[in-house]
Amino acid sequence: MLDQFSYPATATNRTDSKHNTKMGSKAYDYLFKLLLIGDSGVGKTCVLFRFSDDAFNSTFISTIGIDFKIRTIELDEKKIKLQIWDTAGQERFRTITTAYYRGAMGILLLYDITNEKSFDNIKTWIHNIEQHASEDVEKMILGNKCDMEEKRVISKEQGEKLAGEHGVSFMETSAKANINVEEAFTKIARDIKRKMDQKVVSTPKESGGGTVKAVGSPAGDGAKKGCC
Ligand SMILES: Nc1nc2c(ncn2[C@@H]2O[C@H](COP(=O)(O)OP(=O)(O)OP(=O)(O)O)[C@@H](O)[C@H]2O)c(=O)[nH]1
Ligand SMILES: [Mg+2]
Repeated sequence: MLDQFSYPATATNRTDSKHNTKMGSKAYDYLFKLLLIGDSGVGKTCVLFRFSDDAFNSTFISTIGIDFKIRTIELDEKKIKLQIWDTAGQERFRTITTAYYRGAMGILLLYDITNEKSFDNIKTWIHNIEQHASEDVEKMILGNKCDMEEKRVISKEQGEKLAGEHGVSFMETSAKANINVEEAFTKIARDIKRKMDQKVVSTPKESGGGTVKAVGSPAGDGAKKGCC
């Protein structure tokens, strides 16, 4: 199968120029590939736009196929480059979007707290992940549009319960009011980093080693390939 995350070659040039360091110096320590999934209209693109550009657009322009943004954050004095893929929620794009699951290290599943169907469908999205993503992919459920309290049909407790049943973390977010967006991306990045740092291999002393190498630490060659 194609490494869906290894193209296009221009991926790193598009939105992260301000995050790059001087020529020649390392621009990042880790590259994490994230995916946003969920029904059409739940706010995936807006959540990503809030995170990448700190902006919000109230006009609904449904995503065609797949798109991505890049932002580099800092965690524990390490630069974490987040390559975030925004999928179309519409059914007609399902074949193309599921092809991107395999390379994802973290998947954010979104529903809309004012839309019961989008919440019910989280189970289907989780099933899709089980079928198409890596087994150890980090998952997080986000109940978006939490600024619309008057139109809420899914309580925060329902969201927490669903996430608990699937053993994944949970937050309510608002792309519009800028609630928990930064926190959600930071949390999933931290969880992926923790998991990656735990996969530490100690080179045996006999080989004259003693250095410790994080498996899959993607700032080197691994950055060009898919994860996990
Ligand atoms: N009130 C409110 N509206 C939001 C929020 N996030 C998104 N919206 C609105 O919801 C609509 C859909 O948002 P999108 O981000 O385009 O939805 P999407 O999930 O990317 O949809 P697809 O690309 O079709 O899968 C738009 O009109 C947004 O302005 C939010 O946090 N609060
Ligand atoms: Mg979209």
